[in-house]
Amino acid sequence: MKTEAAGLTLIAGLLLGACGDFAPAEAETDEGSTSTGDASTSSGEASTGTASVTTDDGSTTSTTQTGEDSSSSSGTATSTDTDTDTDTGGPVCGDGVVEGDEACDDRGESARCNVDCTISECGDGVHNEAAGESCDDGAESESCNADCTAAACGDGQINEAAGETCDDGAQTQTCDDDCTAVECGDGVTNEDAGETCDDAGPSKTCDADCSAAECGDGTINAAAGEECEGGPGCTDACLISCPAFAAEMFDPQVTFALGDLAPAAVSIAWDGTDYWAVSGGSAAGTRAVQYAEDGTVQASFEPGVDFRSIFAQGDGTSPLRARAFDDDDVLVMDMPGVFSFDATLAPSDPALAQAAAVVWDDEADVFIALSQGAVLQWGADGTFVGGVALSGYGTGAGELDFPSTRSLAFGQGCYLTYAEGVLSSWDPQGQRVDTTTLEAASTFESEVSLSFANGMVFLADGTSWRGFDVF
Ligand SMILES: [Ca+2]
Ligand SMILES: [Ca+2]
Ligand SMILES: [Ca+2]
Ligand SMILES: [Ca+2]
Repeated sequence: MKTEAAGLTLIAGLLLGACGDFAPAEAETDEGSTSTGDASTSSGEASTGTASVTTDDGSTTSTTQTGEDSSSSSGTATSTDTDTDTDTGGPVCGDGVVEGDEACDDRGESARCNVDCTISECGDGVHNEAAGESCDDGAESESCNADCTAAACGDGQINEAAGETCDDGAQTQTCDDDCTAVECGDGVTNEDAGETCDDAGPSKTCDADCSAAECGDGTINAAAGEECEGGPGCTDACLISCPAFAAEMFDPQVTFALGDLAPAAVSIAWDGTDYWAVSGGSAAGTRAVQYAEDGTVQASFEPGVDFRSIFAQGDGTSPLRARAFDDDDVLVMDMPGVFSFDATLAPSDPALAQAAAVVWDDEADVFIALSQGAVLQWGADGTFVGGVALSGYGTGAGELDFPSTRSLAFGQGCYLTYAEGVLSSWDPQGQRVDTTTLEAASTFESEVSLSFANGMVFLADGTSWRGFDVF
């Protein structure tokens, strides 16, 4: 309607102008308002004239002149185009007219046309929101996917530039929720991949294989405080109760003469300062000897006891205790070389053998003695507690022969037995933990004198004490 009105006005103006001076002011005003302007008077007039002719005559002559003019059919638009073209002398992107090297021109960004008048395409480096692009960096970038969506872990698009090695939209069996490949030890827990935890290595709660740290699962996790996983010497809490020996064979680290200790030497103990050794076979003569740590004899005693053992309630403590031949009583050394009653060991099953060495288990706080392949236990007051069968005792050479059968020591959480040159260690459950050979120490006196003192296994060889640092 506006167009028609404008056209009519123009026609009227022209007619009026042509016919005379009926209303010249109006005509001039019209021309000015249609922005033809003075500069383009001639062309404006021409086109205006043409437009009016076209409008009047119909389509016959419309193609002859500027088609755009008639198609846009606005006198105003026509004159504006002409005007601008005249000013710059080249195509203008954004004017809605496809000219020059413009592939399109939709007067700004459209779904098919970029703001720079190129055809919109994802990957052309021109961000076109009208075309649904969130971004367009020309190719995959850290912030933009190849399909012109914003890069995000979890969008299902693998964006390597953003550091993604996978993106399944969520955690899957092969992809972590941080868009990295599944790996045990990467610090990202992926339950779909069977990881219970992942602390990037063993931790207090997680094993190196990404399963929960647990005592009994077969994996020793030191970070979780586990020392072992089952087997001899390992407690139910995965702690070592009795360690393996440090070597398969030992020479003595310490040797010193028995002194005037009457035969046969049966036991030696350490009170924290000195060694004390006793002998058996008779109650008469020198039955107890005190040695300095270097083995020098400090004193000799005739306590009138036929000893079978001397021991401390914990290596390096005092007072020392002792057991005599065929006696159910435990003796205590009140003064150097003087022994008195301490406790009576209640009857046991199997019975305490006459010659058995009684010693102290300072882990379990019990008196112990070996009898028929079992370790008998009594409380400190002599109450019989029970027995622990040594599993497989007797399979070692000479283990069933006296005096191996009477000798028992306790050290480093282990029961210790000795036969034919071989020392065996047993854990609190009675499992044999380890064996080792003690050099040149398989005589009767060695087997009868097995002891643990000052952190070492001791054996007498008839003339000397031999100390072996086996742990
Ligand atoms: Ca684009
Ligand atoms: Ca992604
Ligand atoms: Ca992981
Ligand atoms: Ca474990």
